[in-house]
Amino acid sequence: MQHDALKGILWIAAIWILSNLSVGLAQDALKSSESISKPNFIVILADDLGYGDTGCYGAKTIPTPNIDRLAQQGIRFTSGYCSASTCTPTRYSLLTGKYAFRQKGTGVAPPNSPSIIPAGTTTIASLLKTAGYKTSVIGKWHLGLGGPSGPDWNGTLRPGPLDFGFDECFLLPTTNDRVPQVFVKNDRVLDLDASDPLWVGDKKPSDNHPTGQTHRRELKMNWSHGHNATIHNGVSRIGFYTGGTKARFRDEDLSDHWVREADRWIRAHRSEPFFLYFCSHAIHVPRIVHERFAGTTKHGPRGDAIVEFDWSVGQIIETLKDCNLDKNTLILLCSDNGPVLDDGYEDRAIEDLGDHDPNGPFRGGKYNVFEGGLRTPMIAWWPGKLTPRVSDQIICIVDYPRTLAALAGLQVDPKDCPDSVDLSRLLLDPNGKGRDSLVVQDNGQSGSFGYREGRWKLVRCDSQRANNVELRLTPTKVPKYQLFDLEVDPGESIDLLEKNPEQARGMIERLQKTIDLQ
Ligand code: NG6
Ligand code: CA
Repeated sequence: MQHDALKGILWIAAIWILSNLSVGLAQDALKSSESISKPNFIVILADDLGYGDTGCYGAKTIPTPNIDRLAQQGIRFTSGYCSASTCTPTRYSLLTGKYAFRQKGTGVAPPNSPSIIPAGTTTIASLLKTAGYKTSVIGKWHLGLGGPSGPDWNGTLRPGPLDFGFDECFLLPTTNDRVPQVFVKNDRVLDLDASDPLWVGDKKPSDNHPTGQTHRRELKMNWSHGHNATIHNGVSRIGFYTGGTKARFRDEDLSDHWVREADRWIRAHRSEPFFLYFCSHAIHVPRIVHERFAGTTKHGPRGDAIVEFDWSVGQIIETLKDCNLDKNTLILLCSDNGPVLDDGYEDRAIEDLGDHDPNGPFRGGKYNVFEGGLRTPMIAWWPGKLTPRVSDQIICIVDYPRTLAALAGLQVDPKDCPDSVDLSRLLLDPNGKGRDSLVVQDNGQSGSFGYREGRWKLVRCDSQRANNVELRLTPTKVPKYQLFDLEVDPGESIDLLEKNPEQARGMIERLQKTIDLQ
C-alpha cells in the first residue's frame, strides 16, 4: 500500500517536471524565434564619399564591386541625403533623429571637444537597446568625449557612446587629421601606458616640438592648408599632442582595425539581435591607405581610399554570410557629407581626378548646401526582404532612428528623435513614400540651409558665401536665396527665384517655420 502511494507521488512528480520542462522549452523556442524574426541592423557610414564616387552611382574608373552588389540586390536611393555637409552635425542627426541646427555646438568638433550630445538624449542605439538589441559603434566618433572640461585622455572618457545606448565601442575619437591618433575602447584609450601619459592641446607644448611647419620637408604627405601642427606617422595634423606612444595607430592599418573589430563583434553577437554602427574614417584626409591598396586606381590616394572602403564593406558581408546572418540583416550604407578634393593635404586629388565626377550630376560638395554636399550614395540591403530597385523617394539619415525602431517593433515617444520620420514602409513596400520635405544644413555656423519639397529646392545662404561649390575651396559669392527645379536642373545652375516668387516665398516661410520649431 505504502509502495503504491510512493509510486503515485513519483508519477505525479515526473509529470509535473516533464510538463514544466516542455513549457520551458516552448518558451525558449518562442524566445529564439522572436529573436530570429528581429532583424539585425548595420549602418555603414563612409566619410566624405561623394554621390558619384561608386560604380553604382556612375563612377567608371574606381572599382567598387561590393557596394555595387549591395545596390543591385537592394534599394539604391537617388534622393538619399545626409543631414549636413560636414561630419559632426550629420553624425549628431544620425544618432539623435534631430536636426543639428537645433543643438548649439554641433559644428566640426575640435580634438578636445567635450561630449556634444546632451545627457539623457534618446538615440538610435538607446532605442534599439530597449528592444533587446546588442549595440556597438566601431569607427569615427567625432561627437566629443567627456564632461564640460573635455576628454580626460588618461582616465575615463565619459560621457561617451556608452552613455548614449552603446554597449561597446571601438573608436577613432575625433578625425584622422585631428590629434590624437589613438583608439578608444569603451571608455579608455586603448593600450595607453601610464608611464607615458597622453597630452592633447591647441598650443605647441614646447619650443622644440616638431610640427608640420618646422619639419615640412620630412613629411611623407605634405599639408596644403591647416594640418601643420603635431606630426605622427610622417603626417602633420590639426592640434598638438605628446605621449601615448604605444597607443598610437598607423593610418595605413585603420580599415583593417575596423574590419577586424566588426568581425569579432558580429560573431560574438550572432545569436541575438544587434545594431552595429560602422563608421569608417575612409575616405577622409589624410588619405593613407594600406600598402596593398596603394596605386589601385589612377586617381591617387582619394581613389585608392574608395577601393579600400569598398573592400571593408565586402568584408562585413563575408562575416554575415559566414555567420548565416545575411538574410536577417538590414544594411543601410551612406556617407556623412559630400566630396572634397584638396581638404588640406597635397595628395593629388585634383591633379589625378581625370574624368571622374565625385559629385555625379550635382553641384557642390562638403561644406556647402548644394546637392553635391548633401546628396549621398544611400543603399538599403536586406536580401529576401527588400525588392531590389532604384528609388527616387526622399530619405535622410535623420530618419534612421525612427525607421529602425519601427522595424524592431518599437513605439517611439513623440518627443524623442523629433525630426526623424519612420520610413520603414518605404523600405518594405515598393510603393512606399519617402519624405514630403527635408531641411539640410552646412556645418551650422553660417545660416546656410537647403530645403527640398518634391522637385523644388530652396538654397538659403545668410552669409551670401559658399565654399567648395566647384570642388575647390575658394569661396563663391551667392545670393541669399536661390530656387531650383531639380527635375530639370539637378546641377542647380538656373535660379528660378524671380520666375517663381510664390513658390519661393512659400518655401522661405516653411523652411523658417521648421527651423523655429522647438
Ligand atoms: C576642416 C579641416 C578639414 C576637415 C574638416 C572636418 C582645415 C583647414 N580643414 O576644418 O581638413 O578636417 O574640418 O571634416 O583644417 S569632417 O568630415 O570631419 O567634417
Ligand atoms: Ca566627413
